[in-house]
Amino acid sequence: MPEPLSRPLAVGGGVAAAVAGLGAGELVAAVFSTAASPLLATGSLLVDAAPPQVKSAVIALFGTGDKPFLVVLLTVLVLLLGAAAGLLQRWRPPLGVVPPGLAAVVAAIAAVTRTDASVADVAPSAVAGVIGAFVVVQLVHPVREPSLARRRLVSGAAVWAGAGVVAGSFGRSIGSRSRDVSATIARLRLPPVTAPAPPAPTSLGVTGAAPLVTDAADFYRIDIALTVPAIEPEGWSLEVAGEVDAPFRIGYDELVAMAGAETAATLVCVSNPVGGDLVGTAVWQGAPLHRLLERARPRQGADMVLSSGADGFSASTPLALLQDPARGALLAVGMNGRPLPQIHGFPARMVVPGLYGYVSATKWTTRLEVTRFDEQQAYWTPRGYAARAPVKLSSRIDVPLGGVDAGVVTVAGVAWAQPVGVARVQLQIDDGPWRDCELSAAWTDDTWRQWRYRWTATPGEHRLRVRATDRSGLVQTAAETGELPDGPTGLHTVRLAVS
Ligand SMILES: Nc1nc2c(c(=O)[nH]1)N[C@H]1C(S)=C(S)[C@@H](COP(=O)(O)O)O[C@H]1N2
Ligand SMILES: [Mo]
Repeated sequence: MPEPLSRPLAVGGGVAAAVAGLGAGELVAAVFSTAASPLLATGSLLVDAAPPQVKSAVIALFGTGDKPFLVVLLTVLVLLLGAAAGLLQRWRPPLGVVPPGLAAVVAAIAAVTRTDASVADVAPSAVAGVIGAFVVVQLVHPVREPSLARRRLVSGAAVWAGAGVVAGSFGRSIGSRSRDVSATIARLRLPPVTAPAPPAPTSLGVTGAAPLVTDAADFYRIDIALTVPAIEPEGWSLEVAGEVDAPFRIGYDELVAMAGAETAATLVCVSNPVGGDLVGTAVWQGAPLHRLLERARPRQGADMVLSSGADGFSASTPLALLQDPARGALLAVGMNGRPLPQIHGFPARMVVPGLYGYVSATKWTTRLEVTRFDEQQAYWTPRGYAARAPVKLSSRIDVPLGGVDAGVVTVAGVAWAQPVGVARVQLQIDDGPWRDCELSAAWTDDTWRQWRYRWTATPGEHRLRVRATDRSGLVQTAAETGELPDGPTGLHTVRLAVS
């Protein structure tokens, strides 16, 4: 009489089947279409479906490493499904095919509902599901000779799992090479700037405090793209359309020929908590957006531009603001004198001083649609964020953050109030008066200013708070609000032990 396989062996067989299926799926995706990878497509679906609170919590926990975290989480989930498949198959064959089948259907739906997906994008998920189901049926079945069966299953599982790991890693490595356009970026040259930004002023130069210009390598990264779009300039174009009299398409070379303008601006994420580091300043080079819009000739009644990125993101930006030459909004192709890095939006991204990134700073831009706020919504709007979101006046303490010795201590940081400009920064120690800080010379009203205060620290516990005042006289509020719906408020507060 054949008897059922032991439970641990069934679990082992199921997990091996999951690894084999996953690996096969990644390999097929690498050959055909990397965004159709069952893992990445499902991950993107989760990112799109996640409530904003979850998204912020994950960003807060893992910073910009939130993407690897998601991939690891999904992999673990697939292995658990494999274990379940093994047990189901042991209990009532062929029920073990159900978990791989269901997972494949979910992944296939995720893959074909991506932007720019084709029907062929179901292939990687289908292959993954078929292999997973096949292997679980192969490995998990009743046995006559338990000890022999055990050896057979262990070696069978090892072969399938090994093949899965090899296929998956190979797939991932060719996939990541095809997703990398850094060689192209390294070859490109930007045109000379015809309307330069004013030169940066002298930095206060406090060690540990943010520099006036953030290196591209240190610049924060936030986006919904699980796979960074890899766009070769020859294949790229931007469509300007919607409620316009003269819709047009522009290619990379033509855009670069218009990219003589520079805007020095501080970019902030709406998810940046008070005191957080999802903020940076760069000198952006690009084509003035008012020029591009002029050419399209927007119609009466339009009040919004919906910009879309190749990752499925979109942003709603007030049209009037983009048409105002004084605002300095750009379709940028350069960052700090170099072509845009891939993760910051190569080949072209929007930069609009004074607005949070999610309503203005579309990376990998493919389309500008002139429309109306009462007709269209951007990516984050139905997810709980405001359709319009000017940056809130804020300031941050960069140093010191840990304990210090008594004596003269330099307290320093940055403050921003784009597009109005920072007029004043004050520091409060414990419950003392607000004291004026020294500021770096004003650069542009769209860039942060460094501040510095020499504090004679006395031993004990102290509380430091910073606040900024903008050029209109607005004082940064102490009232604390969360990031939803349009950005947090409050004062950055640091507690210090002085010895
Ligand atoms: N295509 C695309 N553009 C995007 C996003 C995105 O998810 N996809 N996120 C926006 C958000 S929320 C912010 S804060 C900025 C961040 O730009 P950075 O990653 O270059 O710092 O990009 C914006 N542009
Ligand atoms: Mo953001």
